[in-house]
Amino acid sequence: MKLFYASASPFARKVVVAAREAGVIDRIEIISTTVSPVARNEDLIAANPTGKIPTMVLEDGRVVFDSRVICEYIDGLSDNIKLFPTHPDTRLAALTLQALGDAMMDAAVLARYEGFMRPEEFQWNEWVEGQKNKLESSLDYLESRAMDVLEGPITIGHIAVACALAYIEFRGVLDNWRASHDELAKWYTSFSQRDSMKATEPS
Ligand SMILES: N[C@@H](CCC(=O)N[C@@H](CS)C(=O)NCC(=O)O)C(=O)O
Repeated sequence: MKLFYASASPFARKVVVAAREAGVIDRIEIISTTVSPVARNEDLIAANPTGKIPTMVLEDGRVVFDSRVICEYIDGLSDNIKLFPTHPDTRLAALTLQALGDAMMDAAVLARYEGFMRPEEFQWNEWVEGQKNKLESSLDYLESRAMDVLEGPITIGHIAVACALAYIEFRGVLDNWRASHDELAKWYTSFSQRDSMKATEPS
């Protein structure tokens, strides 16, 4: 299997962390890929018309995207753990946590694109503030309402939230979120020590 990937992409990192946790990383060939909403990557678009990473091409030529679908496919290959629980209640909690982590990645990536990619004269500060507000309320939600799930066994939701937090820090999207989110910060510090996280630090 081939994976269109960039180490700085939190969505692509989520897939590789999941593959490591699931014990199937050796079956994946990583294709280092540059993407931009304003500069088309034709090799990638030939596989995925949205031109986004992560995108996976299976041995039989089928193409799988986006990160949620790839992670669920990977989980199905694993004899190890199940990152997508089967019990309806734990599954619902894991999928909702994943949706929150993904939404945080979306907000952080959009805030980053606005400052980094858009020409200065077109930059819209309220837009960036709007994305940061989404991140702040998501952090508050995690701290006050999701710690019981985060402290339970690892699921795809844990990986999504950890990759979102890592991206926020890597790109400096927020100033010191850890100071006002003690429990979440403790959980993240410990989760970051997993081999799968250490092996995928963005460069
Ligand atoms: N919902 C998608 C989001 C993927 C995404 O936004 N990837 C970014 C990189 S972090 C990308 O490819 N951006 C290029 C573009 O927007 O054209 C997923 O879960 O895989």
